Amino acid sequence: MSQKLDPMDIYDVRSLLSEDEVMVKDTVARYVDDKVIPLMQEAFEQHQFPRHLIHEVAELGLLGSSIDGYDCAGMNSVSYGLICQELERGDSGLRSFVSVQSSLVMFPIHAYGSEEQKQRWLPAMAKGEAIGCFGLTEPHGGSDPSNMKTHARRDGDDWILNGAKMWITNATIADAAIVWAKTDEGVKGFIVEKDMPGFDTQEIENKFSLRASVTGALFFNNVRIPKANVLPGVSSLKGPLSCLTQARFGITWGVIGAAQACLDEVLAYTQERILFGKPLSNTQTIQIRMADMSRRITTAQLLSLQLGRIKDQGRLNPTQVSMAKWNNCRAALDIARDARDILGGAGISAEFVPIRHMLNLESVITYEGTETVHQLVVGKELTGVNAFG
Ligand code: TGC
Ligand code: FAD
Repeated sequence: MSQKLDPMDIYDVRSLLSEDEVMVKDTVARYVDDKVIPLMQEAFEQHQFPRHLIHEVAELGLLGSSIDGYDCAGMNSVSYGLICQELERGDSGLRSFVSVQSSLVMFPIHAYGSEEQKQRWLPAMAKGEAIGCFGLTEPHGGSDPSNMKTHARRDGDDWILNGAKMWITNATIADAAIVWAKTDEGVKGFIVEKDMPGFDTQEIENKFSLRASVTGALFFNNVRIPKANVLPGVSSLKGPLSCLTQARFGITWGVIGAAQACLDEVLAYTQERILFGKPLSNTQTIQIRMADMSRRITTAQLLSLQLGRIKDQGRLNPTQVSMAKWNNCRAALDIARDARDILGGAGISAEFVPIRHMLNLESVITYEGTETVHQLVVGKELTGVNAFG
């Protein structure tokens, strides 16, 4: 007799996890069910990031979870992925917060920062007492960061920073921004603190996507940055791009959670919805559509798990992350859009999760490299030809 399958885990990926990984997944899943899902619909409607969650995710050790030492949890990459998956099952906004803090702010400080910078920022960021943001994208075009205009010049021991960054998660709530700028010595990372004269931020309002997340712009007008706030370990575009690899890895997992939430919703709804004398779930086309969601979720789960294992073995190639970011975001967005449709008119109501996930995923497929960027990264790997230009 074959056992009944878990509709959210048809290939029993759970059995491929270690005991520690299962514990991380279950702990975060419980937290999301109890504390996150109940408030996300309203947070989305109110266009508010629920800031009290920062303290809660910090308490659970979810900030900078892959870092060893500095009051961080030192978990492996698969655990980080599972954290992202469970958080995004709640809402992409909360996963975004954790991605940015962990992969885009704490990671570069840990990988490229001085010991003083690590001591100063990492424990505070792990506790959620200091919040970070990551400024790479500029108003004139985010896909091509090599064309950045933001620049810094030396002035004695200090640096003078000028320019602007756009579409920055956590912009107006951050205590410190990791800002990437061109210099005569290559692309450098600067830790810009919120009270530094000449540094300003502005929230981007009226978004239709990631409404439960803070997004904004950063402006630098002759900001004087002391040498102590320059990341000493990197002087090229490889610095910010290596941070993106970390965050994109988490996103490949995160979007699985959003897709699972959508499938879960339609599985329940279609059993209750009686049309033409029978439950909607009993019709062939609806079953095919839900089976297709399940197939795509299963594929995404296996892709991300293998990616995590490769990453934990230290042999990750960024192209592998691009393929999974492309595949999994596309799958999740298609699933959310189709789930919205299966709900009919109810699908446009905030009472049901698919439309919120669908709207969020429009950002997720765009940020951290658009779908086209990741397709072209894979194309370059296959052909050896850079087709971006
Ligand atoms: P290219 O010549 O290919 O590379 C320059 C140097 O960087 C290395 N490199 C990477 N290293 C680590 N990870 C990666 N993913 C890397 N990609 C490239 C590369 O080996 C090279 O090293 P070296 O030693 O030879 O100098 O650079 P390119 O200018 O041709 O750019 C290639 C391209 C288009 C793939 C890149 O520019 C790109 O990824 N564009 C997309 C930009 C993007 O994703 N921005 C995201 C901004 S942050 C964000 O969206 C946060 S949202 C977070 C949230 O809220 O969750
Ligand atoms: P563009 O680069 O102008 O691209 C426009 C279109 O052109 C896209 O469809 C793209 O795929 C396509 N395109 C680009 N190049 C090519 C080509 N060679 N061939 C064919 N088509 C091409 N950035 C940060 O630095 N930090 C953050 O914290 C951050 N948070 C974000 C949060 C949200 C909610 C959003 C929406 C964005 C965020 N971003 C952040 C910015 C994000 O990374 C960029 O939006 C993204 O990289 C795309 O850049 P762009 O918006 O300027 O689009």
